[in-house]
Amino acid sequence: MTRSPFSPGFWRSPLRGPRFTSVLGLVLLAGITVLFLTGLASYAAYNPGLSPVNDKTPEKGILGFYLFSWPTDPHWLYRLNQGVHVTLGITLIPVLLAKLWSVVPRLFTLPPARSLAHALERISLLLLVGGGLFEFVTGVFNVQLNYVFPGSFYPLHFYGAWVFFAAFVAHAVLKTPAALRNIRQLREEPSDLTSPRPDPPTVSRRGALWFVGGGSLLLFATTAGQSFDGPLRRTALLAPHGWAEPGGGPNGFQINKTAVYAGIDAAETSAEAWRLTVVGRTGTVRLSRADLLRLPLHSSALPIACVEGWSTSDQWWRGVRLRDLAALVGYDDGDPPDVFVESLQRHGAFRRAALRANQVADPRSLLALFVNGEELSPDHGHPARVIVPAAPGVLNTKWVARMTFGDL
Ligand SMILES: Nc1nc2c(c(=O)[nH]1)N[C@H]1C(S)=C(S)[C@@H](COP(=O)(O)O)O[C@H]1N2
Ligand SMILES: [Mo]
Repeated sequence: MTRSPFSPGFWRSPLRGPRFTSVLGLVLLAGITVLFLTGLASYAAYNPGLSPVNDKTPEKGILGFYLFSWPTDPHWLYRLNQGVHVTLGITLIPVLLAKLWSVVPRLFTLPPARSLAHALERISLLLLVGGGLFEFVTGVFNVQLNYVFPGSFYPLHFYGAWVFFAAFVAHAVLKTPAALRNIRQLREEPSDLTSPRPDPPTVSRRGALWFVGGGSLLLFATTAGQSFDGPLRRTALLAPHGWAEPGGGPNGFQINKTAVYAGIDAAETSAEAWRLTVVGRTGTVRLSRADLLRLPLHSSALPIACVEGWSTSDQWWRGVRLRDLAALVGYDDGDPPDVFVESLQRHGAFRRAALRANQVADPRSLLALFVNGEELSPDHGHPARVIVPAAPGVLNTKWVARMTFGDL
């Protein structure tokens, strides 16, 4: 009866055993906890409370209980958060796969449920394995092919994370004590994971762990560079935006969507045609580029940090402070409100975004006209774009046409 995967003798690898599974499980316990926390933080950073524009999960209900005003300090906060989230997620893929492989015989235990408690435990494992695979697959797809999920990635990954993490916590509570015992023991006690009829080993346990760790290291080494500029970026072989340095010069840093992709018509962005509409408490003001240049201009050094994990180092932006624009339409008491920003772009998920009052108030938050001493290039948002410290790239709207100040 060794032909059937339901018989223990079918599983022959001498590598399987409680200790191998426990080591991988403890790595995942730490890693997935960090993924969950950085994921929740990333979601908060989108300002999903500023409905309806930013909120891609309007039915979040109590799952949004923890939302808070994302701070503007330190200015690299989102860059760090998202770099860790994406790089760690990719690095853990070999560990996750090895862990699933190590427990696959348990998928085939008979009878499928010995008792109600056992049935419930198996259903929770289904949520754990299914939820884990779902989170990793949707995450990788969003990073690699951000066009397959037009807007729907956020609710999928967000709800999936809660289902997965609930099952993960239950599993960790049940299994961590035994896992710690397993790795402390000098001699391994056989368990249901240990093959009763093992094949002769072709690699040691230690060798197998090195193999998994080596796979993780390789993924780490070919991903992490997307969070840096210069030669390091070229090591990000696996990151879609990693090595594609968009030309040289002051505007030669990572571009997400180009002006052509976004359908921006050069005729609309010319100095003659373009006007910025600013709406607020005291009415509407329309400003030409020349009008903006007559306002006080300020500089700030800030990165672009995308939800996909890539980021640039600090660039020198120059433009008009958001709070100075708020002051033009009646918020001149030093206490500006939220703002809703719309671009010239007519289609696409990221053509508008809302910023919180704390982001508008920060003196480093600009409507930038220049970067690194040159006018913005068309791809970086010419004639004007938003740039805010510590915020996700998606809130840094390019090709801005209209700003509406007021509480959202
Ligand atoms: N109008 C508009 N603004 C936009 C986007 C867009 O698609 N349309 N993409 C956003 C995203 S997701 C990011 S990461 C940054 C990227 O800015 P960059 O292309 O200048 O690096 O721009 C943001 N601003
Ligand atoms: Mo982005």
